[in-house]
Amino acid sequence: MSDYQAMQAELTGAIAAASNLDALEALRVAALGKAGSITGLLKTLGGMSPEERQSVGPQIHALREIVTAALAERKAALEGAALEAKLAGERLDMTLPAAATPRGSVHPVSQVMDELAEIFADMGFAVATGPEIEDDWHNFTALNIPETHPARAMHDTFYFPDANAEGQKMLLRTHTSPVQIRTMMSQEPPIRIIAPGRVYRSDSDATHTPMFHQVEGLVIDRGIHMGHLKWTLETFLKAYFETDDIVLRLRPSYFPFTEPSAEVDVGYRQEKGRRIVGGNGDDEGHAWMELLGSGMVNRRVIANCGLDPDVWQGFAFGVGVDRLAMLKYGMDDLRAFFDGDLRWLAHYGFGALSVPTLSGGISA
Ligand code: 2NL
Repeated sequence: MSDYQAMQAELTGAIAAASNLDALEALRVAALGKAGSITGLLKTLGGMSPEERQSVGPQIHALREIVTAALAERKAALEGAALEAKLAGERLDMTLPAAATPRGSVHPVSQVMDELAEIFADMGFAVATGPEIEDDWHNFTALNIPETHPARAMHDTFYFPDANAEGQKMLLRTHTSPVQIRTMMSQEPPIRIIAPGRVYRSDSDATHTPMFHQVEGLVIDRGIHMGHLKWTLETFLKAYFETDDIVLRLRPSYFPFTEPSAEVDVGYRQEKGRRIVGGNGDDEGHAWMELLGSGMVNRRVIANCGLDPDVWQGFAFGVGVDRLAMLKYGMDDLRAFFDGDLRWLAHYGFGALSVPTLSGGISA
């Protein structure tokens, strides 16, 4: 056996026996590195006579190729084994029960929307939903908000760069009213719906986020008047805030889609820096807080939806869901709603197993 063959046997034996990638790398450096044994042999070729080089050269080159191949093969085997071991260690049994103390919960905003659906279902309202990407007509025109109306600018609308096939400007809905418009156009009255969901306005500070949640309500029937509106809102707020001591104050206001329009204030008192809803806002220690916008659906809106306003009347209202959640749970910063911080949920008493239902008691 030549020296080269002996060297090859020794090196390939050591490579095959290398038990990890570090050991293998040490062998590579020792053979093929700058000061490696094979590198040293290659350097001697320059000082040889042509005849000697012709007989020894191929043997040294063959040695280098065989060792290089052995290193690559062993490296692939070791890496494969390492991956197998890692995967085996990361096995996850999806059939195991959840952790004994799960830390997440349904988001407070989602819980409030579920509560609203339950409360209004008890009063005969269905939940209606619709697209968040809307056209100009459903979001503005049908609601008696004409092209030039300041409300369009007031709403700080997010517009898409391109119009749709009918040449309509496209936008992110600024309220859930277009859902009610679509319902009026596709269903025969009587209609009793709430439309909860995401709405978008180009607005961002401590009390405004560019996406927020709104719920609107709509009733269309014969002979509907403001009395129905006030009773509905009173009944809703009593159930939501879990107290019969709810006093409402309706103030004249203006919305293009309602006539007459009313701003709805609710009495509250301040306790330990937070607002507690309840009581008459004019009583000692109490004040009024603006909570909802409402009114009788403008006859032009009813006509825009293809209904006869001499036959069908209705009331509508709108309220911010994030605001309702903050009031109920005493939260003071809207931005925390979007932080995804589990400590925030824990601080306000939210847990995976304390989901409010009307039947089980609303309070978590
Ligand atoms: C507010 C104002 C309001 C409505 C929303 C509505 C919808 C249709 C027709 C008529 Cl389809 N009205 N919605 C009515 C009055 C007020 O919301 O300030 N919300 C926070």
